[in-house]
Amino acid sequence: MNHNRIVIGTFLLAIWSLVTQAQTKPNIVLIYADDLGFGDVSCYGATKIKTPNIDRVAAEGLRFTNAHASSAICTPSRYSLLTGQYAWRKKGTGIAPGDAALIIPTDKQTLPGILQKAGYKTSAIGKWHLGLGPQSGPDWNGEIKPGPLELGFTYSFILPATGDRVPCVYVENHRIVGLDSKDPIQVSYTAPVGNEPTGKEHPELLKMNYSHGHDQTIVNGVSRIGYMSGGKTARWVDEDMADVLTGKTIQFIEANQKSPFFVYFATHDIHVPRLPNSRFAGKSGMGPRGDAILQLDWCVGEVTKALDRLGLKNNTLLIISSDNGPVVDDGYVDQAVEKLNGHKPAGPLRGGKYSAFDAGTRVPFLVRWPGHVKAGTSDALVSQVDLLASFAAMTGQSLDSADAPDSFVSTDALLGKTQQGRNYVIEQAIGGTLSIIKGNWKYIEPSDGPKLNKETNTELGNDPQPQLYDLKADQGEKKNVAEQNPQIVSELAILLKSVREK
Ligand code: NG6
Ligand code: CA
Repeated sequence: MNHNRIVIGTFLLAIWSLVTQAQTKPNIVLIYADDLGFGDVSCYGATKIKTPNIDRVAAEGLRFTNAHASSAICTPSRYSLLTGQYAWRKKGTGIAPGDAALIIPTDKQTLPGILQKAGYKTSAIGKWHLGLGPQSGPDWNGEIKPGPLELGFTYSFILPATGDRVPCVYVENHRIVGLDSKDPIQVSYTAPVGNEPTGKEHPELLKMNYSHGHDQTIVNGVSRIGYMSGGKTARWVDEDMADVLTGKTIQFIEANQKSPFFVYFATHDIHVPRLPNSRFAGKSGMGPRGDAILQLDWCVGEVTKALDRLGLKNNTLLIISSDNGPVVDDGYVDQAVEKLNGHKPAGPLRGGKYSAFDAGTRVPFLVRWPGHVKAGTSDALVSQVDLLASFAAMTGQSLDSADAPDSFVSTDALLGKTQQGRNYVIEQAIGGTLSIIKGNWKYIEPSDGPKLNKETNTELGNDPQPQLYDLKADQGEKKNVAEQNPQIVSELAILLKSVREK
């Protein structure tokens, strides 16, 4: 009898430890959209476009209204997300050319590295844009490393940079997919290579014209930033990209459903060039930008369906966010401006991608984990830079003091246990202008940078004078109240300085 009790007790204990393990080590799927604005999806107030799959995640999870990417452009946001360190602390973390060397040091703790240490299988699928290879640059025809695998990802299937930058090929782990060794690939960001036509010289060959930049090698009827030649069998087809990346994501989930897994699914949508699959082309009535939003929503739907089908929904922490705010004309003639039809990509916010105004970094941010995160809305101030320390805490991993210096444990806010978020958040605009939000206040440091990005028609938020906005009374940052509140300006400037000099 006693013996039986002990056996049953041990058995129950084992079950319990499995249960608690499952609770503290949920699978994590981070769907990181590109250039998706605060107002671009219907659960954040868009009325001209419907995003039912993203909305469902919002309805079943927590929708944050005050969540921030670290930067208003891609590379520094991703750098901060994966390292827990503000990108502005490190030189060379601006928009990376497609042949840049890997910009994340391989000897520092990373977000996937921490999860790998906790027993996760980790993958990076989609846009990379953080450089690849040694200082001399990537060896496109050989082994491309260091890269994601050297940073803690178990598996990677990536676009080396962006959809609008060469080389237009997928890299799986250390190799370009489908590369024929008899047709080696060459890449240059300084001078033409080979004799492939460029958009500048042969606009008649383009299926979508460029509006600014993007006039170099033509791939799949679209001219890109940078020159490439060769690698013909390896080139991607833009219209299939969402299918390919979503397919790889689901394959990874299926293959790793038994162990905890982490997927960093960095979609190409809704970045330029916007060439959605024919299933979505023309469907939004807003031109390719709107169609790309529908395609992004489809990607989310496919991933959530896969989680349902595999019985993983309740044991998966699903996060959806964006690397920076919205841009309408980002360099191609794709009717994005003409067909907006009253849609407001930034919702009530001012500025957009590139900007120090809030639309640059305040982005959609959804967290779903049934049974653990109560559905609703949270106004807590949160930052993507905190995901690293928060995931470390959640999975019982410790960080050295030199690791992830800017990442704070925000688990309670992220999981909706409190509406009390970060004490402050720092935002970085293109050109390096920093802003700080604390409570209702937002301070933008003085800057001599341009006020307007003329090409994209974005207000950049630069001003030689200090700017202070009361975000509660003036979410659209229309009225600079710095002169009326010198004390607050000085406090925020000092706080910003102290973080900068930390
Ligand atoms: C800019 C590109 C823009 C986009 C951006 C990076 C030009 C004129 N503009 O330099 O199209 O590629 O870089 O976007 O080339 S991001 O989302 O990856 O930061
Ligand atoms: Ca981006």
